[in-house]
Amino acid sequence: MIDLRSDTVTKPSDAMRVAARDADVGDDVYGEDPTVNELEARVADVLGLDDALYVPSGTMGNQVAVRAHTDRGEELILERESHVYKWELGGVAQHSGVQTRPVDGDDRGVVTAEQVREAHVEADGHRAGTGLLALENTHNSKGGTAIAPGAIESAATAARDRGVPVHLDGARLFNAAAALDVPADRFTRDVDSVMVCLSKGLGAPVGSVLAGSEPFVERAHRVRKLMGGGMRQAGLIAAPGLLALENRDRLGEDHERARRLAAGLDGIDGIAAPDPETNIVVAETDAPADDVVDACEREGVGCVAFGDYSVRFCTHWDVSDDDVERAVERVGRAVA
Ligand code: TLP
Repeated sequence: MIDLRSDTVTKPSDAMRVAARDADVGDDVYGEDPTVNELEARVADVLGLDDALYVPSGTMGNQVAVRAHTDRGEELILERESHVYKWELGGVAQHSGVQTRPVDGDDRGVVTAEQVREAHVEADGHRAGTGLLALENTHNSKGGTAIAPGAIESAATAARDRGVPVHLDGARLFNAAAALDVPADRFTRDVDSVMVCLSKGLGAPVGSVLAGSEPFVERAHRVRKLMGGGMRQAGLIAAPGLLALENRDRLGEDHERARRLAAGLDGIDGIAAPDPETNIVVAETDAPADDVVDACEREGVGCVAFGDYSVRFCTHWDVSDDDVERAVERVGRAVA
C-alpha cells in the first residue's frame, strides 16, 4: 500500500525509537520532565515566542488555545474551511462555549483584513464581542496552500488593532516556511499563539506544541489539564519530537514529490490536479470521490475524499520517488 491519505501516517525512524527508549524523563504535570522541557524551549525558540506547551495532538493544541484566549459566548472569527471549524467535532462550542463567525477566505484560504474588520463585533449590552481570530497555515482544505507572512500580518493586525488576539493553526507551518523559504518565526510575529504539529510532515509518532507569551502558556497549561492532556513521563514521546524538529529541512523533498504526483495525476483522464504549493494535492475527480478512493484502495493507493468530487493525496517521508511513479500508474488504473 502506498499510503497517501495523510502525512500523519509516517512510522518513526530507528533513531526516534532509540531516542524514546533512552529519554530522560520526569513527571511533566509537575513540569519535571527534562525532555519535554527541552522540546518546549526548543520550539518556542524556533518560533520566536516566549514559551511553549507540549500537547498530545494538534486538535488539543487548537482547542486549548481557543479556551485560553476566550470567554464563553464570545465570537471566534475563522475561515469556513479551516480545521478548527470543520474537523474538530465542534470542539470550540463544547469546550469553550464560543460562537463561531466563519468567513470565506479566497481560493487559497486567505482571510483579508477587510473581512476581519467586517466580521468583528464590539462588545456591548447585547453582544458578547469578538474574542479571537483563528488563522491556518498551510491551509489544509485549500490544498496545503502556503500563505505568505504578509497576508497573516494583515489579517492579524486588523484583529489586534481591535484588541482581539490571534491564534495560528500552524499544524503544517514548517511546510509553509519551507515552501516560501522564510524562517518559521516570520509567521509568528503578528499572532498571540501558534500550534505546530510534530507528527505530520516532521515524522514524530505523537505530539504538537502550542506556543505564545508566558502568561498565555500559563493559562494554556491549566486548560490542558482540564482537557485531560496532562501527561506524566511524556519525555518518551517528546524525544522523537526533538528529532522530528530537525526534519524541517527535508520538507522540500515532499513538496517536490507532491508536484510530480500532481503532474502525473493531472495527466489521467477524469482527474484534474493543480500544481501544489506544499505536500498536499487536492485533485478534482469526474467520478464521485468515494468511488475513486475505494478504487484506489483496491489498487493499493491510500487517499481520502475531501469533497463529493475531490480527493486528497499527501506526500511524506515514507513516500519515495518510485512510490510517486507507482501511485500515478495505480490511480490511473483505478480511475479507468
Ligand atoms: N488534520 C488531519 C485530519 O484531521 C484532516 C489530516 O490528516 O490532515 N490543524 C490542521 C490544519 C490539520 O490538518 C490537523 C490534522 C489538525 C489541526 C489536527 O491535528 P491532530 O490530528 O494532531 O489532532
